[in-house]
Amino acid sequence: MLDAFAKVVSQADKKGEFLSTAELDALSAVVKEGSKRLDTVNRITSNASTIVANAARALFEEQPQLIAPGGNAYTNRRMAACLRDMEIILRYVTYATLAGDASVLDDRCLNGLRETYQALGTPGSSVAVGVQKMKEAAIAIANDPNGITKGDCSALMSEVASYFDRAAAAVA
Ligand code: PEB
Repeated sequence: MLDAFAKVVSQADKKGEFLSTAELDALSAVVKEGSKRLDTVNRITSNASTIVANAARALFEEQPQLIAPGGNAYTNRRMAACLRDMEIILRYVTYATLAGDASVLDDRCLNGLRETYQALGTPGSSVAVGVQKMKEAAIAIANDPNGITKGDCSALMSEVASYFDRAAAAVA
């Protein structure tokens, strides 16, 4: 589990080299833009249950077979497991966003997840659709210009989007 700083250090150390100017510049930007990152994590975290519930609703509207008798989210037990899974994935996306690095998401959440869903008979492609819906909702909330200092958050938003895409690709 690495963050943006530990990642660069570990890569440089593997080569036995000092940090390059480009690496230092990139990390300098991470520091300079740090408040945007913390605000993003804070906004997604404090809206997590709304993001999960709305994404799940939209998923079931698009794929009603999931909640029909015999479906993968039919019965309260499976519905609860499904909402819980989406919440776990969202939580790891917030960790990766804070760290500025995907390794915590990869190591603690996505590693083996596809195989888990295959073994359970849970359609990974449907989970991926749910994750994409969380992405849209999370970015809309994080990127809302109201009630916050205004600035360019486009790079950070594409970084956040990349963590959701990574999760979706890992299970699809
Ligand atoms: C992954 N999900 C489920 C299980 C596990 C995970 C390990 C089996 C054990 C259990 O039921 O609790 N756990 C989860 C995760 C981590 C972890 C991400 C990461 C650290 O530890 N059903 C649907 C939707 C989808 C869904 C497509 C979007 O119809 C999910 C939600 N996951 C789902 C369901 C189950 C499950 C388990 C329904 C229960 C499966 C079953 O018992 O049939």
